[in-house]
Amino acid sequence: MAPLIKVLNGPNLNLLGQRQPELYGYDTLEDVGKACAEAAKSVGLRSELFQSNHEGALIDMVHAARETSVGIIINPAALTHTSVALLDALQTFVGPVLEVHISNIHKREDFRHKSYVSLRADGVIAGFGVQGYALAMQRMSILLS
Ligand code: CA2
Repeated sequence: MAPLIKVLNGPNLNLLGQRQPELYGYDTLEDVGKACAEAAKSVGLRSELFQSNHEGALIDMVHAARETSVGIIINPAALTHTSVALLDALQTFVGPVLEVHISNIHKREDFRHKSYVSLRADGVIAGFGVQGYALAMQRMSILLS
């Protein structure tokens, strides 16, 4: 079986495509999952999408990924800017971690300019819309080769 990439998504991203399309576009999280699966397949990987509105659930999933996955793509959503606990969990993961933001966080409020997750991430994509996930998958294959 192809090596697994966990695609983790933080709070409120379950609403993707249903609210604030001017910021996050019209694609749903299900669309993101399909795009990731296609992008993963094209580079000999497979992906599993996970979303939670709960910090602890995301941390548990990072811990699980230590046993099951060769890489993590994560859009931590608002936890990006607040969660030392999620950063600490990601620090325990051996393998590439890529951070994705649908919007350009640097063009938005000051509090969104700081990312705790970036202290661990091997790369960051922001402002490419949901296309950022597929781009991250391509980069993941290079980092794993
Ligand atoms: O741009 C991104 O991907 C963000 O991670 C999205 C987070 C935000 O807190 C970050 O600063 C940047 C917000 C996710 C909320 O997702 C929604 C999607 C549709 C409707 C409402 C919220």
